[in-house]
Amino acid sequence: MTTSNGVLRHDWTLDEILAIYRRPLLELLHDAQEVHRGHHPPNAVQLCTLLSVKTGGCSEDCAYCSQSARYDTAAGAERMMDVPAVLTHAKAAAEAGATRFCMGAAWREVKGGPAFDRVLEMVRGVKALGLEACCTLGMIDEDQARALKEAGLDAYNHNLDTSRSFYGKVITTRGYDDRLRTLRNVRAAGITVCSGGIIGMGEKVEDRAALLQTLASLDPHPESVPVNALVAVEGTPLEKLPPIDPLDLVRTIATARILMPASRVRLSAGRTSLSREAQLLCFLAGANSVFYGEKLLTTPNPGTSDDDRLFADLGLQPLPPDRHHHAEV
Ligand code: SAM
Ligand code: DTB
Ligand code: SF4
Repeated sequence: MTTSNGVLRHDWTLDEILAIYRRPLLELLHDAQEVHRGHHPPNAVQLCTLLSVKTGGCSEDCAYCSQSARYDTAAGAERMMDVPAVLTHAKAAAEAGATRFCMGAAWREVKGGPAFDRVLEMVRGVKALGLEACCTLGMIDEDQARALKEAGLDAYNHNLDTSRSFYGKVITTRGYDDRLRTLRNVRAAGITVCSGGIIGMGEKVEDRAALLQTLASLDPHPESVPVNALVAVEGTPLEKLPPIDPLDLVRTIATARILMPASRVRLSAGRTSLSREAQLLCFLAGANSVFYGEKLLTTPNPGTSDDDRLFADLGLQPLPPDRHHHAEV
C-alpha cells in the first residue's frame, strides 16, 4: 500500500500493480477501503457536471470518440456555445448540487484567439457562480495554462487513456509524450491535474496496470483520476466492442485507489450500463466522485433523480457547495 509512514509512492512496479489488481477481490476491496478511509471521508461523493461547449468536428482519430470528424456518428459538428448559454447550464448544475463544472471542447489543441478568450470568459463566469471550474480542451502550452490559471481554472482534464504501448492502437494523430507534456504544463501553471483513462477498448490487464503506473509516477499524483468504461459509440471503430465486466472496473478503481491514496478517483463514463450494486462496489473500491447530470459530453449519463436516490440509499453525501466565496447560487 503506501509506505508504512504514509508517504505517497511514485515508484510502483508493474509487477506490484498486477499483484494488487489480481488479488482475491474481497481482499482487494478490503485494502482499497482501508486506504480510502485513511485519506478520505468514507461517505462523501464529489458531483461534477460536464458540458460540451464545442462539440464534434475534431481532427483527431481517437477510436472511441463520437466527436472525431473521421467517423460518422450521431454527434455532428456544432458551433461553439456562447458564454451566457454555458453559464445557464453552470447555474443549473450548481442548483442541482454539483460543485465542479467541467467544460469540454472537441479540439486537438487550444489555439489562441477569440475561441480561447471565450473559454477564459466561461471560466471566470463559472467561478463567479461559486463552482470549481475544470476544462478539457486538448493539448495546451505553458502560456495557455497560465492564462487559464489566471482566469481562475481549478482543474484541467487530459487523460492518458491507456498504456503507452496500447495507445497507438487507439490514437495515431498524437502521441503519449504530447499528453504528458500537456500535463506538465498544467502542473507548472498551478492548476490541479485530472487524468485517467478508459477501460474496455480491447486492452489487456497489463495495459491497465501500465496506465495506472504512469499516472502514479506523476509527482504529485493527479488530484483527480477519472476511470471511464468505454461507451461504445455507433460509427466509431470501437462500436462493436463488448461491454466490460463491471468487476474489471471495480478492480481498476481499487488499484487506482491503492496506488494514489490521496487522489479523487472518479467513476466516470459508463455508469448507465452499471447496476446500482455494481456502482456500490465501485464506491467500496474507493471511487469518491462521479459525473452528475443527464449527459456526459455527447452520450447519456444516469438521470439526476436516479442518482439522488442511489446516493440516498447508499448514504453517500454529495460535497457541500462552496458558499464561502459567492452567495449568488
Ligand atoms: N478533446 C479533448 C481531449 O481529447 O483531450 C477533450 C475531450 S475528450 C472527449 C475527453 C476524454 O473523454 C477522452 O480523453 C477520453 O478519455 C474520454 N472519452 C471520450 N469518449 C469516450 C467514450 N466513448 N467512452 C469513454 N470515455 C470517453
Ligand atoms: C473523462 O475522463 N470523461 C469525461 C470527461 N473526462 C471529459 C468524458 C466522457 C465522455 C464520454 C463519451 C461522450 O459523452 O461523448
Ligand atoms: Fe478529438 Fe478529444 Fe475526441 Fe480525440 S477525444 S477525437 S481529441 S474530442
